[in-house]
Amino acid sequence: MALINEKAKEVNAKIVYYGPALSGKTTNIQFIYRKLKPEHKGKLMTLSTQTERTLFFDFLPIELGEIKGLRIRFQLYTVPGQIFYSATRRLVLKNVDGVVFVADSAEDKLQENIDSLKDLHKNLGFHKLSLDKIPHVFQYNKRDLDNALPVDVLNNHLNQNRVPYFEAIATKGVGVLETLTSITKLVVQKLRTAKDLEERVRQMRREEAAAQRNNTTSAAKAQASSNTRAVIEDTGPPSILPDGSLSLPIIFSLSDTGKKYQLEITLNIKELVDISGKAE
Ligand SMILES: Nc1nc2c(ncn2[C@@H]2O[C@H](COP(=O)(O)OP(=O)(O)OP(=O)(O)O)[C@@H](O)[C@H]2O)c(=O)[nH]1
Ligand SMILES: [Mg+2]
Repeated sequence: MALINEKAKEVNAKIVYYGPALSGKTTNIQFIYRKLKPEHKGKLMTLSTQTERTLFFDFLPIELGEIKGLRIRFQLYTVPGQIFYSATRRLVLKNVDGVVFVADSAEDKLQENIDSLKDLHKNLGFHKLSLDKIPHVFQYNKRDLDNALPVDVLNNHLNQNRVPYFEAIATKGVGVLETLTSITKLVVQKLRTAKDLEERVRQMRREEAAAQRNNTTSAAKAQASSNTRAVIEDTGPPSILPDGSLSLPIIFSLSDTGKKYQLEITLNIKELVDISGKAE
């Protein structure tokens, strides 16, 4: 799910390039990185083996467009296609807003494409997401190969919902930006719907409130470490916890700001001495 930063006036949307091993996902991102103007792109991060196979993921933040006064920052990710990196692929799909499925057009790669698409469905399911509800497009890459399958065949096997598809030769940049433009448009269209944006704004406010609570605690800590005095204002009613310890809420204020904080202390009781009958 896209995240909105109201203060910075930006929306963050995540687009994942998925597909079988060596289909050209990293090549797509590298081309986009080379083509975008510096003001539209961040740093390209790649984590690969010595033979340039993606090990974890590639990541490229880009800025394109605006909705409702908010700048949109797209975060492009690729997954590692090799079968044994399934856990990483699942992780990368968390909070995904759009998917580009990069298929290898080579005839002998058809089954790998089909398996990778199944793997995508399964991994989305893990996050309780469904491809039907997520903007997605297909890219039939490596159209320069002699044994490239006809696009109709690829569509019949992979593109059940007949979403937009693009023929590409990623190594030459053919079809790369068209694919990117299409998926970003679809994601923006979805984000534009008021319900989606409202939910995102609400989520952001919840996160901000949580962050503020954290800040308050760390502010209290920071203050306490200086020469500020803490004055105990009140104590709440003590309660005995199931393990026999005593819990005591203490309300204190800081001498310089006057701000009040509540602190819960738990005391382990070794021995209870009955003093009720003792003379003064
Ligand atoms: N002939 C041809 N080769 C391509 C094309 N696109 C990418 N390649 C080559 O395919 C190989 C794999 O490309 P990558 O972009 O690393 O593939 P990937 O999908 O990121 O692979 P993993 O990270 O292992 O999943 C490289 O040698 C690329 O140069 C294309 O359109 N045509
Ligand atoms: Mg790669």
